[in-house]
Amino acid sequence: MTLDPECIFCKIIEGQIPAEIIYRNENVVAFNDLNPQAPTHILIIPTLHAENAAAISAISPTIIAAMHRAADAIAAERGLTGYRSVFNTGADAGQSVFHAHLHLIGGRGLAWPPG
Ligand code: DGP
Repeated sequence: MTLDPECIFCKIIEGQIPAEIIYRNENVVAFNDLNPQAPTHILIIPTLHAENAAAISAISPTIIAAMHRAADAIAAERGLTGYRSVFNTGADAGQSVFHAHLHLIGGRGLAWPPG
């Protein structure tokens, strides 16, 4: 499946619902998280619909790599000296939107382990 008409992130890709787009290319779209947990909290999503990172990895390792490259480029552009990249996979891990997305989180000190 390319895009899912019921998926909110697919609607952001299509411009059907608004988002603060930071970056886009043929493989990824990056936009500010609606509920930021840090000064920088950006979601980087593939431009095709897959429910989680494992699924997108199976479809296209190229796209997973593109997501990480976009995260690193955005972090560098913002001068972040460190950042966290997170994929929540499954409801038990806190995934609430079932379109793969990488959380790019930074701009403050980040504790470990996460909650
Ligand atoms: P997760 O819990 O890992 O599935 O993260 C989903 C994130 O998506 C959560 O941090 C809030 C964000 N989010 C949900 N709906 C929207 C939306 O419509 N617009 C934006 N910009 N972010 C959203």
